[in-house]
Amino acid sequence: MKLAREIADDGRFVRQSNRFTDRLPSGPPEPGRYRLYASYACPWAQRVLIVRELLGLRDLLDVTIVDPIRDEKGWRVPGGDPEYLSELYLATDPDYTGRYTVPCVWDNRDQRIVTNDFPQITLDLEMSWGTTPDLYPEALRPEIDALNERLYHGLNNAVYEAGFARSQEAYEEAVTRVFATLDHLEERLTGREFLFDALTDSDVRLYTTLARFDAVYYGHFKCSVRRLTDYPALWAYARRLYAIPAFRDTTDFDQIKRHYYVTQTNINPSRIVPVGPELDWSA
Ligand SMILES: N[C@@H](CCC(=O)N[C@@H](CS)C(=O)NCC(=O)O)C(=O)O
Repeated sequence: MKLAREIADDGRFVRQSNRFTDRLPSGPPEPGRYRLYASYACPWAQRVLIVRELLGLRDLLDVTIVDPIRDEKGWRVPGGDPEYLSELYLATDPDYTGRYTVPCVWDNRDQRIVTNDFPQITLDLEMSWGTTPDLYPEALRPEIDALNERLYHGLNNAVYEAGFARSQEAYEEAVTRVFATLDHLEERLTGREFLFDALTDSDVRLYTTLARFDAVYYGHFKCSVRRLTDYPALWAYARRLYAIPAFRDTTDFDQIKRHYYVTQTNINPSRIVPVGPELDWSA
């Protein structure tokens, strides 16, 4: 099973590095050339879907949403052209042996994957395909980059490190990081609308983890010290973002839950999807 490769000797989950790291063109491309492959279930892919909507890039970046349930052949593409995302990876590099991940951007003209480098994709779109609203203001870039790093190590990826850990120590270390980060963010967001003065790339990155927190990470990944709803400022912030159409319309709680609970059989062998929790995101 592919996941085993990603577990270090001490039981820690180690994410693979991204194989395709070319940059998107600087400047809007001709329509029809680039296609994003994404899943509503995936937090890294949802980031790109949100930014595409916020920046009004529908005409410049086509989208294919893959089936939420992944089988042993990986992500299946509805409509069947190609049948599996893996075909695009192997067309780009026949020797590719990594995981076939979303998000990735396919170049129709050159018939290859340009990038599956999820942290860079949103930044490229923000810097050169659409600049209103300015989600990555030049003056703030060092601060946004630093916060994004902190979010990744303390939360976005740390929930996976907790969930996929194969030793008690590795799990506890990761879960401690998750809640230290949430505690810090609760303080930072008390009395503030966004992480910075206006909506930025960092809010997009934080939101996609918060949207999955109580529904999936709390139970499935054992991040159960506190719920998102136990943090007044963070919960209000998450719902404030959810009220924005680009966030709400790309958030599919049903696909999120089915994907994690049905696909990740190493941690949920019964594949049973919990009925709860009952949460009112529109409140
Ligand atoms: N590209 C990154 C992040 C993207 C990522 O992990 N995407 C997940 C979905 S959330 C995926 O496509 N996984 C496919 C697989 O693990 O086979 C990675 O390789 O870890």
